[in-house]
Order: sequence, then structure tokens, then C-alpha cells
Amino acid sequence: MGGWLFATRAGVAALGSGAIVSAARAEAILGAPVSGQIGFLPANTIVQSDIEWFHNAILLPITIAISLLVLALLAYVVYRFNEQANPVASRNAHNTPLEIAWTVLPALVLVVIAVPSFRLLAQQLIIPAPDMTLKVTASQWHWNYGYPKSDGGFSFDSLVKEDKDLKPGDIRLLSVDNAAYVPVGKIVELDVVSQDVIHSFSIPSFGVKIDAIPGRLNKAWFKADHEGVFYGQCSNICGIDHAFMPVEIHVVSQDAYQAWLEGAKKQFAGADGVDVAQTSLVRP
Ligand SMILES: [Cu+2]
Repeated sequence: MGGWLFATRAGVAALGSGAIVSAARAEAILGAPVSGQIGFLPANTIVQSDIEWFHNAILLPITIAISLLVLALLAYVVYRFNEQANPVASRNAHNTPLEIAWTVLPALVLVVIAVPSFRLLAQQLIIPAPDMTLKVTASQWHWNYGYPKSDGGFSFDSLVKEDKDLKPGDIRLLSVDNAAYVPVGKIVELDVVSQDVIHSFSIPSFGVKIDAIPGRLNKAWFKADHEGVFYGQCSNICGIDHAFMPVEIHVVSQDAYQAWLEGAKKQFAGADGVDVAQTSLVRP
């Protein structure tokens, strides 16, 4: 909840920072890092909420408990077995019950982690029946978004805005020239491919991170709970401009999505982008 407040405040601050606020910028920026932030970006899907739970309720307590245990053992050894306190060292080399314990206990910890971990993996990889499919094609160094035939069948390139092109409310290295739009509350299947090298399509607020691999179709999905602007980045080092291929996704109401589609169909009708139908999934 605190995360939401935090990010919303940042969004409002971004809105207030310039006199010209375009229509697109009327949406609150929710899925972007803010300065001083610790932890995850605000979750906007059930998958990301579960990832947060897994981290905060399972991994973090285990990590802290093990660290404190090791620290306590070290401190005890330093205190109890230093040369002054213990001048004659023990010659014991084996302690069977102790050895069984330090094998079985870590194994149990791994079992405890494995159960929610595999559940989460299944949740990410078993894709529910989608309401729409968004085709994401990675290239050095930008993304291309392809919309289904039912929505107009157009595609367009999405490139990072250069510093000189930034408008009030834009975020340096995250804002793009053409953002992708998706409707809120709809299951969006992502078909992710690459035209050249391995990239990775990631949107932290959606719990999505999937490799874009040449010659292979990778799928992911999300169902955004809230409207807003959400950012991500290529997360696999893919060459010199790897840091300059951000992801910007606007989650909007169904009506706003339809309105955007109407404009986008015209705008991108003759665009040079990758044709959705032509992108070969099997490359030589
Ligand atoms: Cu990349």
C-alpha cells in the first residue's frame, strides 16, 4: 500500500512539474522507480503480488534467520575457542548427529522454498485464455509492438526518447516515442521474439521478465489491475545500447484503449515497423 502511495506521489509530482501536460500524461505514472525507493515497484498484477509475497514472507525471513544464525555461531567460536580461552585444541574430527543435522536442515529449507517457488513458476508460465495478444519483437536496440488483426493488425517501433526530446513529465531513459497501450483488467498474452541477439522483456510491476530469443517464441502474460503508466527495461545485456531500450506500457480503460486504437491504426498504417504477420519465428 505504501508503495502505491509513494509512486502515486511521484506521478503527481511529475504531472505538476510542467505547464504542458499532454493527454497521455494525464495518466498517473505508477510503475517507475522513484528516488530513495527501497524494494519492489508497486505490483499491478496478481503474479507480481505473489512474487512480492514470496520475497517478503518466505525468502527475507529465511535469509535474515540464516545470516543471524551464522553470525551468532561465528561470534561464539571467536569468543569460546580463541587461543586464550581454549589453549588446548580438541582433536575431534567427526560428529555424526551434527553432520546429519547440517545436511538435513538446509535440505528442509530448500523444500520449504521450492513449494511456493514452483507454484509461482507455474502461475507465470501457464498462460490463461488471453483476451488479446501483443507481439513483442526485440531488435538492437528497440522494441516493436504488434497488435492482433482484430485490433487493426498494425505494428510500430518504440524507441527511447533522447534527452533533447524529453517533455515535462517524461522520465529520462524510460520514456519512449511510441508507448504500447493495453486495456485494464484484460488478460494480455505476450508473444516475445527477437530479430538479432538475446534480449529480455521485463516490466517489474507486472511480474513479467521473459527472454527474447532469435528463432524461438517465448510467451508471457499479465492482467493489469490498475490503470497507469508502467515502465521496464531490456534485462539481458544485448550490446552497446542495451541501456537505451526501455519498455513503456500504458494501461487504460477499454474506452480509452479503443480511442487509442483508432488513432494508432491510422498513424502506424504505413509504418516501417516489423509486420506482425511477416516476422518469421524460425530463422536460418
Ligand atoms: Cu536488449
